[in-house]
Amino acid sequence: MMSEQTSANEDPGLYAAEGYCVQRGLFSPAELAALRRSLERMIEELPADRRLESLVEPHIRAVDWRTWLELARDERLLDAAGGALGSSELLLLSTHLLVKQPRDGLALCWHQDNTYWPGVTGVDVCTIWLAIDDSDLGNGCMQVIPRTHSGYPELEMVATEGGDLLGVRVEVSPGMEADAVALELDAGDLSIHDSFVIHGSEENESSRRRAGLTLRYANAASVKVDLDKHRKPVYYVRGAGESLEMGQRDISAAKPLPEDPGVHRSRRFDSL
Ligand SMILES: O=C(O)CCC(=O)C(=O)O
Repeated sequence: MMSEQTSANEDPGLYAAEGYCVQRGLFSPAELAALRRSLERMIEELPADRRLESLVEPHIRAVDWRTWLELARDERLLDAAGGALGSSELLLLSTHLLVKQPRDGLALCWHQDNTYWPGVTGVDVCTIWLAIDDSDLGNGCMQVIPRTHSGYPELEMVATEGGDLLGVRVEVSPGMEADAVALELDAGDLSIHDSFVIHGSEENESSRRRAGLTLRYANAASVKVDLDKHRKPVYYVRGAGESLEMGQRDISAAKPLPEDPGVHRSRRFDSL
């Protein structure tokens, strides 16, 4: 994976054309410290040899799932996702803490996200990647190949040589790879990317941890989710309810969070 060091797009108005956008300085050091404490408590509970790149659905599975669910409906994140999708109604589909430990974090080969969500139909889905730690080329930050979402191509996946997180990748020509942009973020910055844009990241060869939280949001008006196939709660996080569907959990407009976190609470990270 290579990256010409073109600076990353920070203009939300170019999100649709470029397929991604960076926003800086949204969360304060105190907020980040609280998130890191929650993450570190999670890690302490896990077996020492458990890999940390797949801490999936902390808003459902973490002991303090409320922290992560509240974060997922933070107005700053909803503004970023709603702006990118051009949507006043948003669904939260999933979250994932992706922690690359120093000198150990795995690479994620070039991929598109849309192929990873059974039961989700529609193209208006984006991912917010919130930097919990500083993230740069040295510790394996995310890289995107701009504009590769154009026309929503569903690219074929092939097996990798192994040693990476996903085990599959899409074919990328040297010309495409030369266009890659590194999304170097300070803790508290975020990037947003389209569900079809090609992206990935290298191993963490540095002595610094690289933790990020992904949050997948969909336009509730145009994306349909089959709950049986999705197999976890879908949260309606913003809107006046026009597109709210049966079975979705409405936590928009500061409504109380549910008493229980959802079907997977009993399956803690260590069982995955
Ligand atoms: O965290 C990374 O390195 C990659 C994340 C990713 O692939 C995603 O958010 O879809």
